[in-house]
Amino acid sequence: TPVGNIKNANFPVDASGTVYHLGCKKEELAQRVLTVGDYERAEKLSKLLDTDVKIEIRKHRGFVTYTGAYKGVPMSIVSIGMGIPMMDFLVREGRYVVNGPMAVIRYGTCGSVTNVPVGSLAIAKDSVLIRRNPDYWHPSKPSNISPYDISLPCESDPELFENLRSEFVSQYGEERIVTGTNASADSFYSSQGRIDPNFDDQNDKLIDQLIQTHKNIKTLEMETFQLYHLATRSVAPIKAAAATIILANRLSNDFLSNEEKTKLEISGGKACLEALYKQKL
Ligand code: R1P
Ligand code: URA
Repeated sequence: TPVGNIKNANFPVDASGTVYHLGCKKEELAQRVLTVGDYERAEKLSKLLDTDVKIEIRKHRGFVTYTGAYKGVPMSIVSIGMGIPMMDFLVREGRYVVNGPMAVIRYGTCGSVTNVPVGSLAIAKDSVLIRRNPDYWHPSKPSNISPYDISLPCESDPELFENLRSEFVSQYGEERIVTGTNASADSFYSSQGRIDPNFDDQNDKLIDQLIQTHKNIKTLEMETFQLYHLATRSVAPIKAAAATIILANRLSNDFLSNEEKTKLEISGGKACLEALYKQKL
């Protein structure tokens, strides 16, 4: 492990300045970060970084970080695994080890709740958070409680969003790109409206409710909300935007093939790196 003994429990850093979970110290993460869920996606995308620049690889607690340059501009690619806490670690500990303004793009996969084919690409203008409320199942629950809470939206950075959208449009054409509201859920299953007969989830109306109450809702995944929320609450500037491959259509139940997914991971990842490269900080 790259992390040594920790002195301060409030924000754990070792004597070399290495943060506890991400396993990077100052200068090991670039101001421009492309983050993905899957470490294999990160590895494929790291091949797009300049070969003549040394690439730092850090592996710790499930995080894999490649730091090098893209067309001469310092760039990191970080895979974080899945879910809100992992995005929280990346943004907070990443912010700690980087000096100056940051730009962070997430490139992931998602489910769609609109009538577009799998293999379309989505850019999240804003994102809401869907949380399962365990109090709903408590014997003394209040009568008006819902099993799932849906938050108000958090916005992407308008400039980085537009940059990312235009890179995707030039890569794939306007007709394959969807923009709108994303929902990040605290489960792939219950709070994304998947029906699981092994559990009491009370979620059979959740997708319909989401479509009724959020007219511009397009996608469901598990991290974008936390990125947008923390980026807009960061003291030092963080520009954030997110793009996703539509892997699952939740209305038709179609699922994208692995071959198509791999192609889109690389071509879309390149579009993300271009957007980060062109983004002024
Ligand atoms: C679930 O299968 C995972 O896929 C999506 C979700 O947000 C969740 O992390 O994103 P990634 O493909 O980036 O992991
Ligand atoms: N990732 C998710 O979180 N949900 C999906 O339906 C597909 C990918």
